[in-house]
Order: sequence, then C-alpha cells, then structure tokens
Amino acid sequence: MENIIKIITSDITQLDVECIVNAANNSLLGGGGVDGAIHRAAGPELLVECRTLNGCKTGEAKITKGYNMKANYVIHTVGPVYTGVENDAKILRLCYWNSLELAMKNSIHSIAFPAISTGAYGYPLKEATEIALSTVVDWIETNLDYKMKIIFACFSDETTKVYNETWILFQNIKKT
Ligand code: AR6
Repeated sequence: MENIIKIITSDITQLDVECIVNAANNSLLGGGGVDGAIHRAAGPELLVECRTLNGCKTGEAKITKGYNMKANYVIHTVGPVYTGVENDAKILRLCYWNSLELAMKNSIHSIAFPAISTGAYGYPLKEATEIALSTVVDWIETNLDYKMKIIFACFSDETTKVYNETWILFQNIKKT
C-alpha cells in the first residue's frame, strides 16, 4: 500500500478504516459535535474505557477501541480553543502529529481525521486546514518507510471544498 491522502465528505463514524480520530475535550468523557457522534456510534462501552484514561492534555492523544463502529480504534485528541495567538497553530499541529505517532505505535495503517477544533472550538477553517494538510505531509515525509492511508472526513461539502482548495495551494507551494 502506498501513502495516500484522501479528502472526502463523510460522517466519520461510518468509515471503514482501522482508526478514526475524535476531536475531544480534556475530560475525554464525551461532548457535542463529532465527539458526541462517535460516542453514539460506538456505544456505551466507549465511555467506560474513556473513564479509565484520566483525561487528555490539549495537543496530546490517547487510544481506545472502536466498539460498535467499523473502525477498530478511536484516537482521542484535544484541539486548542481558538484564541488567535501563535500557540494555537502549534497545538493544532501537535494533535495531528501525535495522533499519527500513536497510530503508528499501534500498527495502524489507515486513519481518518475530522477538522479538529473548527467547530465548538472556533478555529477558522482555512487556517486549520492548512495546518492539518501541512502536518500530515510532514509526517509522511518523516516516516516514508511506514505506509499510512490518511483520510480527511469533511462533514459538509463546503468543508470539503476548502480542503481541496487548500490542497491545491499547498501542492503549488511545495513545488516552488
Ligand atoms: N463526522 C465528521 N465530522 C464531524 C462530525 C461527524 N460525524 N460531526 C461534526 N463534525 P467539533 P471541536 C465536524 O465541534 O471544534 C465537543 O463537544 C464539525 O462540522 O466536533 O474540536 C468536544 O467534546 C467540525 O468541522 O470539535 C469538545 O468539547 C469538526 O467536526 C469540543 O466539541 C469539529 O467540530 C471540541 O470542539
């Protein structure tokens, strides 16, 4: 399998991948948005396992099973609440990076990300997308011998459009 990056419009909870990423909060005890959807789709056993994890620091990642979902694993990461300071970008980058590191540690070769921090946490979508795409490209380039399929599961066509536009822009920057 090659390294692949795919951008699709999808409900992340329905994807047939080894692992999906949850945009969680520090408690890891559930919430709204994608977090709520993942807990609903996985079933109550996910919360039981999450209770054993003692929460998660912002920018870090923890792994659980996927229970009733097709995905075998959920990697829970906590994005920054957007405040407009430089550190927001560093933390958002860490979410993607640490999730991929944890996936590799668990021999996972396919992973789907939601647009972390761009809902309740208020991160402007375009800026967040640039960070998401550049971070996974950097990670792939750093781990060329590890094959990973990375899917960006956009929840609306509008989000998908921003990802696709940013991807083109990013490719152009990379080439020059
Ligand atoms: N599949 C894919 N993407 C989704 C789905 C889904 N089923 N549902 C929502 N999104 P958010 P955050 C998109 O608010 O900004 C929670 O309460 C959504 O359209 O879920 O990181 C946590 O517990 C948006 O683009 O996460 C935290 O308290 C993106 O997922 C807080 O929200 C992220 O929106 C985290 O906020």
